[in-house]
Amino acid sequence: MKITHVSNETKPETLLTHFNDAGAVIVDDLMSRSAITELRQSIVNQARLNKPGTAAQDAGWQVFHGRNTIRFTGIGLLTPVFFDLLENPLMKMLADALLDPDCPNYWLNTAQAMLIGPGEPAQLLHRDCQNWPSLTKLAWPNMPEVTISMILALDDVSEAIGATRVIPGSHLWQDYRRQGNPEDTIPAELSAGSALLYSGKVIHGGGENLSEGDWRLALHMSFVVGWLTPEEATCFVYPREIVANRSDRIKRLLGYRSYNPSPKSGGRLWLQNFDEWSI
Ligand SMILES: O=C(O)CCC(=O)C(=O)O
Ligand SMILES: [Fe+2]
Repeated sequence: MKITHVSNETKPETLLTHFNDAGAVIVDDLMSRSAITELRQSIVNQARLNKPGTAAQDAGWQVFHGRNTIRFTGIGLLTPVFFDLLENPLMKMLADALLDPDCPNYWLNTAQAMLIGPGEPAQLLHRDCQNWPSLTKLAWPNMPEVTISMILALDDVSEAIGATRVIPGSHLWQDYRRQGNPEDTIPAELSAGSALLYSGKVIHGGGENLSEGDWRLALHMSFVVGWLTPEEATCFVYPREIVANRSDRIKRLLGYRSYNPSPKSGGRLWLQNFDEWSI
């Protein structure tokens, strides 16, 4: 099984069909050249101030994040292009269709630079839905899609410098404990500005960077349903002043809206003194 490429003008049905079949799809030229140049420059400038290796203290997370990989969040504090990415129509279409379509109140889960350095081994294969292990254990194999992710290439990303490895079709495996083998993976090679969009249920991991001096420059962005806790507390990263004049969608994604399950019944979440947020 392979990962299909579609253009940035693809029809929603086509995008969804490929995404559902393989658990992943590649959108060529998801971002314009000028936007990608700006994003790349802002991220590279910030990366120069960071040391490789994660800020996480835990040894397991240090391995998972990579000892020669630079990761950081707060991309919207570096460039406004980040807010355009939040509004990307294809990612919106997928998220609206898959993340609780009856009431698409989803959050930004995390958005982070993922710069894989030379010599970094392949990341442990995993499913992003394992961020919520209790739910995965309870609900697999009939688990709804709770998170979807994007890896956006800031430069051309080849297999040799650590393209994300994916096992297409693994989102449909009967047993979530089956983790797959590196030999079953294929690399999602991307040209600058193109993006891999993938299911929270599909097995994947950052690839090994076999080069001697080239960095794999990419940005990860993921969304999660509004009734789960996101990976990053984004409303503390993006203060009120930065969010106040943005669209309703951006306010919601960044945690400045409450979760309202209507038209289903049930309680509202993330309230302020029993009422929904409004800024
Ligand atoms: O860096 C990559 O290509 C993927 C990273 C990833 O899947 C993760 O950290 O969850
Ligand atoms: Fe992942």
